[in-house]
Amino acid sequence: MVLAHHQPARAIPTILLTGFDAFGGDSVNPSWQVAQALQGKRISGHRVVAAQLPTVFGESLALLLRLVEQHQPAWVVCTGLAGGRNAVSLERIAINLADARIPDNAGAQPKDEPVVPSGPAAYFSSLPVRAMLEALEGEGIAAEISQTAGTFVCNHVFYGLMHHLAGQPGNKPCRGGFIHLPYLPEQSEARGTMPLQTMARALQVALRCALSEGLPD
Ligand code: PCA
Repeated sequence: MVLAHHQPARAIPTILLTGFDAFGGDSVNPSWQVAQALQGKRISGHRVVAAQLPTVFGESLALLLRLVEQHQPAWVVCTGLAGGRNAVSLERIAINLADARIPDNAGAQPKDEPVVPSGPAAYFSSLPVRAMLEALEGEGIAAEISQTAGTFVCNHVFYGLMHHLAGQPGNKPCRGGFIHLPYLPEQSEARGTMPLQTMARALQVALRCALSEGLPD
């Protein structure tokens, strides 16, 4: 019997979607729950591969870069929790700074350190953040463009990703960036939380929008 594998899995371009494990005393991290909810989904002819990164300086970025090497994704979208923000935050700028207010999950608390010694001060996201914002607003989902992903592990991963992509001009085109998510309703009494289903829908809307813009030439 001949099995009908018309297309090898490799032919389907991949979106690498990451979330983080819980940190800072929380027991869950919505970013990982959302990434898991989208694992294996097809979005505009692309397949989502979800992965969890540890909330640990160094290790998180090393794992992300290994995943990029392994999956050769066309898109890399990293997500994390920004507790207290009340909208899906499309991060515009990654800065070359690690300055932690709390220890990471391995106890490290860098202060005033560069993410990449002698790297440039900042990188812009290569996701179409304005178009994504408009797409989210069009769906009635609370969203914003954010000018800083902070100086903790999320910014560290975001900067490291953009630095990596900037150093790969000859390779297959790949765009990437970072999206911060609010608390789940069960995590906070405060206003401005968002249900998991809404966050998952937000990611799908944002990804569909990005894919319609395409990759750079
Ligand atoms: N949020 C943290 C790190 C992990 C996460 O989900 C941050 O904003 O840096």
